[in-house]
Amino acid sequence: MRSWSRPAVPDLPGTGPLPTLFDTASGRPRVTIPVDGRAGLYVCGITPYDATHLGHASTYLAFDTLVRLWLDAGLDVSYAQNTTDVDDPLLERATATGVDWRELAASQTDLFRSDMQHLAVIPPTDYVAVTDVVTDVADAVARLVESGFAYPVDTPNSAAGDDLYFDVTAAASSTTWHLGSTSRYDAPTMRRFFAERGGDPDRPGKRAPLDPLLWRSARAGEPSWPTTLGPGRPGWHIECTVIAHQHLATPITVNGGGSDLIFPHHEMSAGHGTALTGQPYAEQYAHTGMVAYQGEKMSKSLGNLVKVSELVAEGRDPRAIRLAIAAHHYRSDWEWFDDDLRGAEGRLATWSTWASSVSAATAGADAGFVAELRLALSDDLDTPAAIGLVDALVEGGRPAGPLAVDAVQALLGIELIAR
Ligand code: 5CA
Ligand code: ZN
Repeated sequence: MRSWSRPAVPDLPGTGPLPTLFDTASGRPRVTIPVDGRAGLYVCGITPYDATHLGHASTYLAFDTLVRLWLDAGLDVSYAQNTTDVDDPLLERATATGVDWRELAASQTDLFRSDMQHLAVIPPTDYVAVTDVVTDVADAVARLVESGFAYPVDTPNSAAGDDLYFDVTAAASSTTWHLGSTSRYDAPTMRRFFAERGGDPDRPGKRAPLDPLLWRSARAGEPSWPTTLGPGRPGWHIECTVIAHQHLATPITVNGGGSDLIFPHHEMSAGHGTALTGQPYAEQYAHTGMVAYQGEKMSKSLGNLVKVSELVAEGRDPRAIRLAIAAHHYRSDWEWFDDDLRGAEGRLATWSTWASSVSAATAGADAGFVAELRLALSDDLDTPAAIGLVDALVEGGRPAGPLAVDAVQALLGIELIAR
């Protein structure tokens, strides 16, 4: 599927250090050294039933910083992202608003592309719609059935056969994966999140309450596709596993998303992946904190959204939006206040005035500044520290040249001088 245009990323002299990144599965920061200089990133994409809000933006900006650091470290980066363009919440919203679900998904995916472009996010190398891989998902589920990792659950309200579920107990007894290997959550926490985040612990006929859905057989009035399993559509976790396997080497270097995806989504995607390949799913799991607004997690289902597209339509500078988000560490949960943008606009104006006054003639301390910026960001993507370094350079009257301006653009994604 089409993604969006790549922003200009200036080449900096030399290479930066490989970043450390906090790994959810081991509970500590780690440097992953990719084999042969190739890094593979999978980040869960949007469910396109409403526009990109600042929570989404914050998550994709965090992984954009990782991509920028990997590129600066000289790695060959492959980046895959999905869009969940068929799923229960999308279908429910389409029905509630009287819009065709395909149109809703297409229009909101378009808006997402333009938001990402405004924010200067480097596009994924492969941007994949779930509706384009349904037969591949069905084939993967068929393999899981054959190898004893999937089983049918009686589905009387479908004329198209039974739904299929993943057997977490079978996977845990014959692979390296087990419940908790990604999330490290205890049993009550898993149970709670499973029920809150799309799972169905009480469905009769399942072998274990936390077995997740792999395949939903066709229901009257719901979209379905003809496949080897009969007509139906994918469960949620397997879609990401299949797309990641299609576009990235196994194990993926980093599997990422917001912290609301740790369980069950990433735990189960990893379980499916390990059951399919016999190998660990990812080297490392990275999760971003949740952005709140008006005291609660910003979420499409609650409706407490600040949308990137609306801010841009009001004439706010997308670079200031990026800077306002980058002032928070990606792993912390934080709340957006409307004043945040005014503060970031002030900072952007100061930085821009400085950048336009910087000339080759005053170049001097650039190399040291670039090294400091690289070092700050390579410490678990510490964008607040990096912003502090730019502030100090701008305010300190230290000699600086075009290289410092390039470094801000290459590593922080903020273009200070129009080229
Ligand atoms: N399509 C699935 C993933 S396969 C999905 O979770 N879509 S989403 O539209 O709900 O979220 C897209 C991404 O934004 C996910 O990585 C999610 O973790 C992240 N996200 C959602 N809400 C917030 C928030 N308030 N703060 C930070 N990140 C968020
Ligand atoms: Zn996903």
